[in-house]
Amino acid sequence: LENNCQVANFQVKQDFDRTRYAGVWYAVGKKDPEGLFLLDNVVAEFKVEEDGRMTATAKGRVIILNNWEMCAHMFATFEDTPDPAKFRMKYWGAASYLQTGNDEHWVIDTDYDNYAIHYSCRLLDSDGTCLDSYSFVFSRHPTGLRAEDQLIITQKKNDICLLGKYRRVAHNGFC
Ligand code: ODT
Repeated sequence: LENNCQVANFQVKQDFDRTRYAGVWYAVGKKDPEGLFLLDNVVAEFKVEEDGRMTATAKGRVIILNNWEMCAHMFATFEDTPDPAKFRMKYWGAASYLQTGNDEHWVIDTDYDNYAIHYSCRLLDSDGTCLDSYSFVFSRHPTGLRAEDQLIITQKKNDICLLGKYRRVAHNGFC
């Protein structure tokens, strides 16, 4: 199905269920945005609050102020949109010198139990393609994706026009 890399045509997870999505996800792949922030050892934990809203915390290795390496602790609240798999993510750090922002947060696909692929376009071009995006591939397993999920993820990377743009995210105990 040709979508010509139009962000508005990217398919997201149908009938996304935030309750099944809750819990810990290990980042195993990442396509970086401009001015990348989270380097590796990235682990996110999603929650559904009592009022039904989705929140998350994340940690990951970052380098700030040129050369200071640390483990960033980050927080996010998610604003719902008419599409259950599309959110606005407001985020900030435990320390004031960490990044803050308000990004799109789309769940492209997940089986809830093993894999997830997320997408965020920060800057839309006038032709409807994305000029600055980032995307995480998540696994429930710190060891990575199962072989049977890798084909699905490759297909989804292609669907969002990011095939070949990801790097592996290492987990070596830094955070
Ligand atoms: O690392 C980058 O270069 C861009 C990512 C910046 C956003 C990090 C904010 C994390 C906030 C807390 C966590 C939530 C979970 C998020 C899951 C995926 C997208 C960040």
